[in-house]
Order: sequence, then structure tokens, then C-alpha cells
Amino acid sequence: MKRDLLLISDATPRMMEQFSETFNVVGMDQLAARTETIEAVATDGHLGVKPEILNQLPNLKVISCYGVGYDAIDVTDCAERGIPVGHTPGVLSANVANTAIMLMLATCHKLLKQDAYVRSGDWASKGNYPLTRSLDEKKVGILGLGRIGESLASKLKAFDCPVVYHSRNQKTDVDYAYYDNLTKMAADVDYLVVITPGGPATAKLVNKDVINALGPEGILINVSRGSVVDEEAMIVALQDGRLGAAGLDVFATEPHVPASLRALENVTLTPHVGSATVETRQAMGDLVVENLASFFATGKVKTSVPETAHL
Ligand code: NAP
Ligand code: 8YV
Repeated sequence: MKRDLLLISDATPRMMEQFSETFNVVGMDQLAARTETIEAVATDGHLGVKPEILNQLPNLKVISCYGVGYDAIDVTDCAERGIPVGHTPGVLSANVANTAIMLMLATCHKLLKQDAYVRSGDWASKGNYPLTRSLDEKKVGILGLGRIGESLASKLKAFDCPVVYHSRNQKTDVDYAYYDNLTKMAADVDYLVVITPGGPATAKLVNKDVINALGPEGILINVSRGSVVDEEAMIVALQDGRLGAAGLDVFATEPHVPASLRALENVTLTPHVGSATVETRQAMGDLVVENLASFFATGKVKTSVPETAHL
């Protein structure tokens, strides 16, 4: 007999096909009638599993998250309930690093303004576009040198960018210079790339002081979570020139982006697409399915979040 799987987020056709082989897939519209029989949940990094849903599922045994970030799931609560949570580390790192580099290049070369310059006919009427700044050899500070941060650092070698980093712990297996103080690092770099997890521990880590330290020539790139940057402080700094420019894939209240941010010319904005390619989403989807299969075959998910790894 197939078990009931509650699907909270979207899933690709390939995921749906794989889910259907072993589960009855229950949509959120059917939740009320199936609360007693749901044994597994599939969700994503945005929607997570809200406590009011968790509280309705007395027989829930496992959660599988389509994303590496799991700040939308209360994993401490899950650990207390004995529910392992799987996520998708590693398989998306290269793609998110590419997104960061895309935002760095688009921001320093003013890609969107140049594109508009050609489309509007301004090139013919006004002449050549003003010179922009190069990424080559610029100093990059990575906030959060984890799986994605390390992939980014390695890709930045192709641009001859010196890389430094800040995190809570200094790494012993890398040569990049470590800063134990984020504001000091921001003052020393051309680019600050934010790639920590979200959640309370990192909320507004990039505050007014960090933004001021990055300065009028500095470029802020955020591919982590909107919560890690003080969005209001960032917008004011971008408006009054205390911060040079920003490339942002994530926002404080997605999918809503403040009109004041959307109006700025010195920002490049993408709609949280760090991992959103066919190849990477396929690898993530396969891991979501594998985590569920592994749990029901062995009692363990393949790639658990650290907080439930002991279960
Ligand atoms: P990871 O391997 O766990 O790396 C996280 C890094 O952040 C570690 O170096 C960690 O080092 C550092 N960190 C954690 N808390 C910190 C704090 N309070 N202050 C300073 N540094 C801190 O995770 P990952 O796989 O690289 O993923 C990182 C995040 O990227 C995810 O959690 C998710 O939010 C985001 N993400 C976004 C997208 C997108 O589409 N834009 C896609 C995938 C992931 P220490 O523990 O030493 O501090
Ligand atoms: C996804 C992400 O967009 O992995 C993450 O943490 O933010 C992204 O890969 C998200 O999980 C929704 O699918």
C-alpha cells in the first residue's frame, strides 16, 4: 500500500513521476481530509513547513526539502518530535556561485542599462555607452565560506580576484585570508558577497555599519536570504550614494520587493533563481526523492540537516 506524501511546494514533472511510484501525493487542498495518514512531507526552502501544518500531522515521519536552506522549517522542533529533515546540499553550489558571478558582472558592467541603451536607439542617437568597471582583480569578501562560498571562491580565480572571508569559524583547509570582524572585511573589499544561511542567527548581519564600510565604490551581492541584509538600510545607502551598487537574488519579503528598491538604477535584481536551472533543479529533485526513499528503506535520510542528523 502506498503511503501518503503531503506536497507543500511545487514539484517538477520528473519529481511527480518519482513520488507517484511510491506515494499517494496529497495536495494542500486535500490536507484536511488526510491529516491522520500523512507520513511524509515534501516542501521547499521558501514555504518550509509551518507549525500549524506540523501540528496537524500526528503520523508524520519525515520531511524532505527541495533546497539547501531550511530557515522556513523549525528543525529544532522537528528534532524534538523525532522527525528527520532532508535537504539538498552540494548539488546546487556551483549554480548558485554562477548566479553570484552573473550578478557581479551584470552590476559592474551595468548590463541591464547597456541592454536598454541598445534597445531604445540611444546608441545611434547619443553615441557610445560610458565606460564601466571591470571585475578582474577586484578584492572579494565572502560572508559565509561554506559549500557555495567555496565554489564561488574557486570560480573567482578565473577573474584573478583576491578572496577573503568572514564566518564564525576560521577554516583550516583553505588559504583565503580570514576576518573575524565583518565590518573590517567590508572596509577592505570591493565586493561583499553574502552566502550564509538565513534565520535568526544571521538576521541583519549586514547592517548599516557594514554597508557604510563597504562604501560608495563598494558592491553588495546577496544570494543567501533577504533577512541577512538590513534591506531598509541598504536601500537608503544606495539612494544617497553611501553604497555603490547591489546585485540581489533574495529579498526580505519575497516575492514582494519594495518599490523604492525597484526604482533604483544602481541595482541588478533577480527573482531568487540561484539554483533555478533545469540541470540543478533535476539534481535537487532527485535528492528530495532519494531522501524519502532512503528514509523508508533504512530509517535514515541521505542528506539530513545537521540538527536532525542524529535521528
Ligand atoms: P553551508 O555550507 O552551511 O555554508 C554556510 C556558511 O555560512 C558557513 O561557512 C558558515 O560558517 C557561515 N555562517 C553560518 N552562520 C553564520 C553567522 N552567524 N555568521 C557568519 N557566518 C555564518 O551552506 P551552503 O550550502 O553554502 O548554503 C548557504 C545558504 O545559501 C543556504 O542556507 C541558503 O540560505 C542560501 N541559498 C540560496 C540560494 C538561492 O537561490 N539564492 C540557493 C541555495 C542556497 P560558520 O559556521 O563557521 O559560521
Ligand atoms: C530554492 C534555495 O530556490 O536551496 C535553497 O536554499 O533558496 C533555492 O535553491 C528554494 O529552496 C526553493 O526551491
